[in-house]
Amino acid sequence: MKDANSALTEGLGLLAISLKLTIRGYTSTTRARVALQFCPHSDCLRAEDSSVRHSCIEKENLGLSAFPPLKRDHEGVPTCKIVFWGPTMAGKTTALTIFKVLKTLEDPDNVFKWLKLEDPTGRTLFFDQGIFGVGRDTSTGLPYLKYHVFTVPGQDRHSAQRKVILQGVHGLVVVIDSEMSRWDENKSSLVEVNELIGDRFSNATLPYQILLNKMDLPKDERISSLEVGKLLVESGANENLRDAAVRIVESSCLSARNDLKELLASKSREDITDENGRLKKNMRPPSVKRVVQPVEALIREILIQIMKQQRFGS
Ligand SMILES: Nc1nc2c(ncn2[C@@H]2O[C@H](COP(=O)(O)OP(=O)(O)OP(=O)(O)O)[C@@H](O)[C@H]2O)c(=O)[nH]1
Ligand SMILES: [Mg+2]
Repeated sequence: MKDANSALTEGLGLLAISLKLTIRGYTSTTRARVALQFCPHSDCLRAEDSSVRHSCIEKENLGLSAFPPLKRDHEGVPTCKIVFWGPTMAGKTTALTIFKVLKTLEDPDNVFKWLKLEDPTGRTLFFDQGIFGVGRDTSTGLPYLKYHVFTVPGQDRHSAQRKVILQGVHGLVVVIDSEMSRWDENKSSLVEVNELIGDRFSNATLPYQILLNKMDLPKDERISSLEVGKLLVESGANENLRDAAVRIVESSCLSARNDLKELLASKSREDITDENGRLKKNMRPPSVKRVVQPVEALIREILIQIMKQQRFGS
């Protein structure tokens, strides 16, 4: 059996991804086949449309300087890093926990690590971390890609940890607490991420999604997606509101957690699982779909970004 490195070097990692494009309200879904491949001359990940002939390009020509190269783990699997950012109590740990529970139900072989570091009050101390995989190469038994998902600790006193966790990030989930009274906390969190990431956020060279959480709160106690735009401008984090608008996902981790529990309790296992005992994807409650959507969208965007950079570089 081939080892993981040689399998990747030979470009055996074929990944089918569904691309959902929304342009001015029109949504179209298309499928693209992406071949993941390591450049033999460098440590960066190559990805290209399988219909295009692979040709070797040096790393500098790929325009990857704004996008940290993907590292390989000890088994040779390319890995990327996604960070949940946001003020304390916004729901970052809850969102990542729901993501992990769903992946464990749907695809347990692609859940590799789960770590939660919290203080006695449940606030994150350093970070939470989950490691997940995409697909599986049958010849190596390894996933084509691994993604490490971190949450930062949102409390003011943990700014040093946040800076460390953000290093080498490939995709950002900005969690906003929709509770109106938390406007200032949301704003300072955006000011801080802007200082650390700068125009990579506003010009979207760093793929990002915005999770507007706690939408279960009464309407007059929470902010709307439109007001998220105001927050972005006021904080100086992102003035590209047209781009930001399509990246906002309204969610309620509270509803997602309850709906998932109810699904598992109320339906028989045969109705909701496939022949291997895995939860069927079409059984995801809408509230759960919304919570996991940002990370799944980022994974797609990261792959597309690498693919595009290769195209432009070639
Ligand atoms: N009403 C409501 N409460 C929520 C929601 N999501 C999370 N919470 C609650 O908000 C509190 C904080 O959630 P966490 O996920 O720990 O927040 P965090 O962003 O990780 O906070 P730090 O670790 O301090 O940065 C918990 O009591 C959650 O149950 C939601 O969608 N709606
Ligand atoms: Mg937390």
